[in-house]
Amino acid sequence: MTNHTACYDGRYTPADLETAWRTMASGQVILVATHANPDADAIASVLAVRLLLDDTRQIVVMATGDGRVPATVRFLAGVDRFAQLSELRDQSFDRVVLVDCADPSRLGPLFRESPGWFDGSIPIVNIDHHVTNTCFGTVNLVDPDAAATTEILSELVLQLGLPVSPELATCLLTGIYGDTLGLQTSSTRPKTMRLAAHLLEAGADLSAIVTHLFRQRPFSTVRLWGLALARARFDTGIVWTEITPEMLEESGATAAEGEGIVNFLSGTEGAAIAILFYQQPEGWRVSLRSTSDVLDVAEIAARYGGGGHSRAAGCRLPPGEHARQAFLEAVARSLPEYAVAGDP
Ligand SMILES: [Mn+2]
Repeated sequence: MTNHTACYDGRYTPADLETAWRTMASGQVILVATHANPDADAIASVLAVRLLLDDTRQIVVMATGDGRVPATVRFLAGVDRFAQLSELRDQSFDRVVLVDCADPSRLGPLFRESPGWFDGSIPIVNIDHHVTNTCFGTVNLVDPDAAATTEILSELVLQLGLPVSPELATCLLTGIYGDTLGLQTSSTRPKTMRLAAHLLEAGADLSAIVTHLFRQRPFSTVRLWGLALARARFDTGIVWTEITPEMLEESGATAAEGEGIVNFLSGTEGAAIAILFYQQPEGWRVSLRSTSDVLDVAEIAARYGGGGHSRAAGCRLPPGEHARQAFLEAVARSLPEYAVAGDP
């Protein structure tokens, strides 16, 4: 059922906000889930939906596609209530809400174990801002111009006049801060800042968000970054490095702790594209960043079965040095005209 046709014209109307909310609120047993390898926006979106629904009247089950919850968002209230994948197996639901998830296959293990929850036989509310979203939902709140999925949720909450507790405001602002790196990315628009201002007024805990997302990190992260940055290479507009199992072992870090490295690399003067290769038994997981609107890395990732946003995307490659070299050469071929423009 998952086709890979993106729905670029899927921008929603005020009536869609109503329909989405009614669909969620009328469920009795609701699965709220997000993609595998979740980021702050993904987790915060799930938590925000749970806070919006009335758990005195509804059963709301929260899940990530691979059962993981990153350490950076453990400060959010309710984060310990995410289900383990093993707990989900025998459940049944009458509503599914997928957030920050371009298509159900992005759920990874959860999708493979329970494809029947995502085939349309249960009403699905699809809330997302990925340009590659396939509009797989019964109701689709998809806006590729939104800086974060919680930006869309913030709009839903404010447009429909739903109450915003400080707890909810903190979740919503966490997603916006996570995906915009603290209102710094080019995806940050005036509307993003207006919504963020509303959330601050509603009591969002900005200092907790900044501390946990950007300032504080375990020492294992510092060591991993040192190892990965020591191996950085830069040639013809492409800056890249890798995270290997040996580096994880030496630093004591998890792969998720390397997540920010590719953003850091993308600040290299003269770089058109930054790439981080995670070496895994099944192959390379590749994280891509473009440094300009001229170069669309979602398009490159899509050629390898991946997806994402024009400035930040990801895909997978088969194992081995040959596959990686072929990928680097293909990337180099897609940016000759850019590489000139990108020279400092
Ligand atoms: Mn997001």
